[in-house]
Amino acid sequence: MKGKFIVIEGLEGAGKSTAIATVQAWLQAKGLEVICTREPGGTPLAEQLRTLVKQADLQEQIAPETELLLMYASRVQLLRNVIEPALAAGQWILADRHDLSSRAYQGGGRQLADSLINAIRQAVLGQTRPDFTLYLDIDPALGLARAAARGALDRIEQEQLAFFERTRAKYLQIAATEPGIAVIDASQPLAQVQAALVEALEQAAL
Ligand code: T5A
Repeated sequence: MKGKFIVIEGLEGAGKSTAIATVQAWLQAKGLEVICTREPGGTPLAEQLRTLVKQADLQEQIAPETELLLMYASRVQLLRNVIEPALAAGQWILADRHDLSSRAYQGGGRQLADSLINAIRQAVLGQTRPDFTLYLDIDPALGLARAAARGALDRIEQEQLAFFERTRAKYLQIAATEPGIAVIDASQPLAQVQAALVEALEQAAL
């Protein structure tokens, strides 16, 4: 039997790392074998691309289209080498970000055309799609304050607030119009966020 593909999404500081631990514990309590991934990253080459796109002191501007292609280059490596074989072997994938991040950050934040992003998605992603996505929704100012409290900001985290507001708006627009995406209020205290995650998973009847 094929495994299932669960994705955690959200702006910086939304609490994705914390949510991964909650969801992983929920899945393991059901006796499921879970593989955790992150994007960009998750294979040796994809991790190098991650370092590149997050690097704050690059000597040149990264064009929005280049950024988009680097995200998809990383994603395809992870899909072909980790996600697809694991799902085929019946393992479950718990992903820290996936395709929705590109649609929100590069489509919303960078304002690249949906037609460009959809053409790339169609060309390179193949048939694999998440079975369920948990989107942790947070006011960008609060999320960035949490991220800043943790340490130095990377290249994308140094963007203006308006960039993250556009990214959030895109996340919310997609979550409101496409099936399989639960919106979790990530501004709540941690215990309430964790309870909301578990409730959404139970309701999803995976
Ligand atoms: N990107 C990525 C794109 O532009 N396009 C793409 O296609 C993809 C895949 C990746 C960057 O790349 C961009 C998006 C990103 O800018 P990343 O490290 O994966 O970078 O993502 P970040 O969002 O930067 O990861 P963070 O670690 O900042 O966010 P998390 O994981 O959401 O936050 P977390 O769990 O570490 O929590 C942050 C802090 O808040 C506290 C935690 O204890 C922690 O200190 N916290 C709470 N505090 C109070 N109440 C709660 N409910 C809390 N939950 C967490």
